[in-house]
Amino acid sequence: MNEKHEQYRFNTKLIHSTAGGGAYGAVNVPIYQTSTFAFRSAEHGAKFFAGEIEGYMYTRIGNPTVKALEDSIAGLENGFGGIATSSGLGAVTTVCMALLEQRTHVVSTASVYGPSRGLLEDQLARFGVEATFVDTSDVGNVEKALRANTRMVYIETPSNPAMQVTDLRAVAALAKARGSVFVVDNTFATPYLQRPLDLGADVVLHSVTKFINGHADVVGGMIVTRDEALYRRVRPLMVNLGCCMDPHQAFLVLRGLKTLAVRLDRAQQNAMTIACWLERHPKVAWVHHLGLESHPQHELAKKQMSGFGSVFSFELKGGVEAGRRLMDNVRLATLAVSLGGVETLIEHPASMTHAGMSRESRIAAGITDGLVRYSTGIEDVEDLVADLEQALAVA
Ligand code: LCS
Repeated sequence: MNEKHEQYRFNTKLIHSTAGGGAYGAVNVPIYQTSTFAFRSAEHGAKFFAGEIEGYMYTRIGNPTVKALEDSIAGLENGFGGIATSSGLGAVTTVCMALLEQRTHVVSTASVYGPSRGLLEDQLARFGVEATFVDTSDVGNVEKALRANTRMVYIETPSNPAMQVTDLRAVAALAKARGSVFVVDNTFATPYLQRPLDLGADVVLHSVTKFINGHADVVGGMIVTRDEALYRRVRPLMVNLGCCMDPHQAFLVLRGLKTLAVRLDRAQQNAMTIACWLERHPKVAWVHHLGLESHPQHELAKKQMSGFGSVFSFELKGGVEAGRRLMDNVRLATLAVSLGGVETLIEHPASMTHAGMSRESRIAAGITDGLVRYSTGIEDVEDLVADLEQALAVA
């Protein structure tokens, strides 16, 4: 599906796989803002619906602007094909509903994004799917959790917001030996820093709301499958769940995607500087940043990823109260959920993104009450450090 840009390096792929190439020499992909597509004749229409010819019939099923984004991201992930969704959670739901059934079991990362866990633990449990959440940064825990009916291993690495890293090659071997499909949420790393399909995953998914779009103005998701068989199993679920991406949404993501690597290079450089500074600060208890030698999976991150990303978490010695004062006093970092945009965001997972988890599961997942998440933007790092310094002074 995506052989056109295969020979190029990553940045060249980013620019040229998102380019126009259509009518009038348009340099960018046009927005086909249409719900439906006219057939040339009744017979022509019937052939589409019989699957005898390919093309566009109705935007929930497929749309040229959306397809351009699907092909681009599938190419960046070295996968067979992409399936765009209305949100990242739409991608998680589509994959789980397509690949799981009654009396099947999933093994997943304990510190997975809160609502992804909620979907498996609450909603899908009603349909007879069982899920076990373990610290997957220890592969032995994955092995122990596998059962005869385990049909999926669902890993988020690095995980949100504990920043735990899972060994994708090792888990791929375990999943394969059991005949389980191996799904990876690659939102935090993006295909720029980590390509799970190359390491043995079967399906990769994204909240493109984050780094891929990168400008905090779109909610969207993407699924990429390793092969055609999985693509044909998953795509109909997106169509029938109705969680399709809108063409205008796809256009904005295509536009944001072009600068993924330059944005991430800058943001992760800023993040590293800030994390090193925070780790030495007397008011800071700990910092979880993949690039710090103190991070328990620092070596694995170096091996499996080509950069450490721009999100990290930390806790102040003064715990929850000090963390709250810090978040209330930063001036440059915006107190908001989401991450991966050009602007720096700060938030409190225990009371915000992961508030839906029980305290017990949250603590077991490494998301302590006082944990603060920081998504570094591309501002000048000196200003970001000064902002934290003045906020820490009153924390
Ligand atoms: N996967 C990960 C790793 C995420 O961080 C999120 C959203 C999702 C999936 C779901 O994507 P969405 O439907 O929001 O596009 N994470 C969020 C966060 O940490 N703060 O706000 C949203």
